[in-house]
Amino acid sequence: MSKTIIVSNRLPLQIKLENDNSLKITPSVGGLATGMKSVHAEGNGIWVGWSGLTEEETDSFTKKKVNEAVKKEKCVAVSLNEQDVENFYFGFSNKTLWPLFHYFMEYTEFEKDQWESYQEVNQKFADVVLEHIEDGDNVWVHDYQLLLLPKLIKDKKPNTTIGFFLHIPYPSYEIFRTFPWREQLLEGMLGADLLGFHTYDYERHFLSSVKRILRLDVKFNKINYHDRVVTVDSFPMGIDYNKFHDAALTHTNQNPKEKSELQRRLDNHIQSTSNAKMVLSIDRLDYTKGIPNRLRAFEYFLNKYPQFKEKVRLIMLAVPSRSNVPQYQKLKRDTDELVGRINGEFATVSWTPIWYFYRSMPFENLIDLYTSSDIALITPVRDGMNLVAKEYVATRTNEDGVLILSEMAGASKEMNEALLINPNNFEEIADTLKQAIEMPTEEQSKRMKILQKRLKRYTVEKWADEFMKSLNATKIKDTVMVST
Ligand code: GDG
Repeated sequence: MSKTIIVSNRLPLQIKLENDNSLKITPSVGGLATGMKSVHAEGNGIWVGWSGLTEEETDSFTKKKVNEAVKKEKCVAVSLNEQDVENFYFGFSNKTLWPLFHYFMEYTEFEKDQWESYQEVNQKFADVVLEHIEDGDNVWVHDYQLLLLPKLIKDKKPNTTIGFFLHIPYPSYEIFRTFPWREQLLEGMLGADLLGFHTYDYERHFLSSVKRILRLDVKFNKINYHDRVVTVDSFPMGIDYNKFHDAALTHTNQNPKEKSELQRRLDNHIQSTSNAKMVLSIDRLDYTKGIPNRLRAFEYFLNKYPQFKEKVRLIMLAVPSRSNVPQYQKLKRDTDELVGRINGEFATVSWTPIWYFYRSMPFENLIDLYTSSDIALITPVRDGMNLVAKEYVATRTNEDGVLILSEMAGASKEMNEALLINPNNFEEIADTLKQAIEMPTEEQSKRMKILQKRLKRYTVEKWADEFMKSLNATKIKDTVMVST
C-alpha cells in the first residue's frame, strides 16, 4: 500500500534533552501539525524532519533514544550538525531566502559557502526520504528550507508523486532574478508534480520566473518540463477554526476562580479605564511583520487624535525568533526603544499606552488576549498568509471586534471584510484605527459573520485535503501533455 511522506525542516515534535539526559517529547500543536494530522495518520505515513538537536548535543546512545522515541510518533529524524544549522538554517534559509522572498533585498546575503551548505543539507533530507520511499508513494515537502528537495527525490525515484507547498510569499520576477543560483532553485522546485502557494499572486510570480528564467512552456497553470507536466496552484491555508472558537466559548463561560493571572490583569484594565479599547497585535519578532511601522503609526494616532489618550491601549505580544541573526537583534533594540519612547512620552499615572510582552505565551493566554481585545492590528510589510488574523476572527464568539489587516499579508486576499491598510501609510493606519474604535457594533457583526463563515468552511484540514486531492489528480493527468 502506498503511503505519504511529509517532509519539513522541523519535526512536529518538541524534543528537549533534560539535565539528567532524559528526553522530553511533546507533539507540536501548531497549525501545520494540525492540518497534516489526517495525512500523517493515514496508513504507513511518516514525517521526516530535523529533531532540533544537533549531532554535537547527542551522543550515540541519546541519538538512538531520539530515533526510537520519534519512531513511536511515526517520525524519522534527519541528523544535522552545528555547522549545518549555522549555514543552512540561520545562514542560507534565514539570511538569503527569507529576506529575498519577503522583498528585503537590503538584508539578503549571497554567500557561496551557505549555498553549498543548503545543497548539502537538502541532500541529507533526500537521503533520509529515499531510505523510506517505495514506488507509488506520495511525498509532500514543506517550505523554503527545502526548495531543492523535490528534484533530489524525483531524479532517484521518478515514480513517486511529489507535492511542494511554500508557506512564505513567492516574490516577483524582478526580485527573484537577482538570485545568483536562480536556475538551480527553480529546477529543484520543478522536481515536484504539484507546487502550491498561499495566493494566486505568488503562483503568478512563480510562473513568470519559470517562463523568463528557464524559458519553459507554460499554459495556464501547467508547465511542460522534460517529459512531465508540473501543476501550479494556490491553496490558502486555513486554521483549526473549532479549536479557537471552542476555546473562546469555554473562556467566556469561565468561572472567575479559573481565570489566568493575565486575564485578571486584562479585566482590571477594562474596569479601571472605564472600558478603554484594547488593540492587539501578535507576531514573531520579525522584520517582515511591520512592528516598528505599527508603533510609529500608533504614536502618530495618539498625536493626531489626542481625544483617545487614556481611552486606547495597544497590547503587543512579540515572540522571540531567530535571535542570533543580526537583523533580528537590531529589530529587538529598535522595538524596545520605540515602545520606551512612546510610553515615556504619553503615559499618565493611570495609563500606559503600550503593554509589550517579549515572550511566547501558552495557548490559554493567547485566547485571553484574543477574546479581550476590541481590535486586532496586524500590519506586516510582507507575509505569506498570517494565521493570527484568522485566529482573532475565530475567537470572536459574540461576532464583535474589528480586524485591521495589512494588504501585504496573503490573508488579505480572503478577508475583504477586514479594514485593509497599506502598512507603510501611517496616516491611513491612524485613521483606520479611529474608524475601528468608532465602528458601530452592527457593522462589526456584519463583517465578522462573513469572515467567520468563510474561515469555518476552509479550515486547515480542508486545506490539506484539497492539496492531497490535487496531488493525487496529477497522477491521472500525467499523460495529458500540454501542446508545445
Ligand atoms: C509562516 C508564514 C504563514 C504566536 N505567538 C504565540 C503563538 N503563536 C502562533 C499563532 C499562529 C502562529 O504562531 C503564527 O503564524 P503566522 O501565520 O502568523 O506567522 P509565521 O510564524 O511567520 O508563519 C506565515 C504561516 O507560516 C503558515 O503557512 O501564515 O505567513 O510567515 O498560529 O497563534 N502560539 C502560542 N504562543 C505564542 O506566544 N502558543
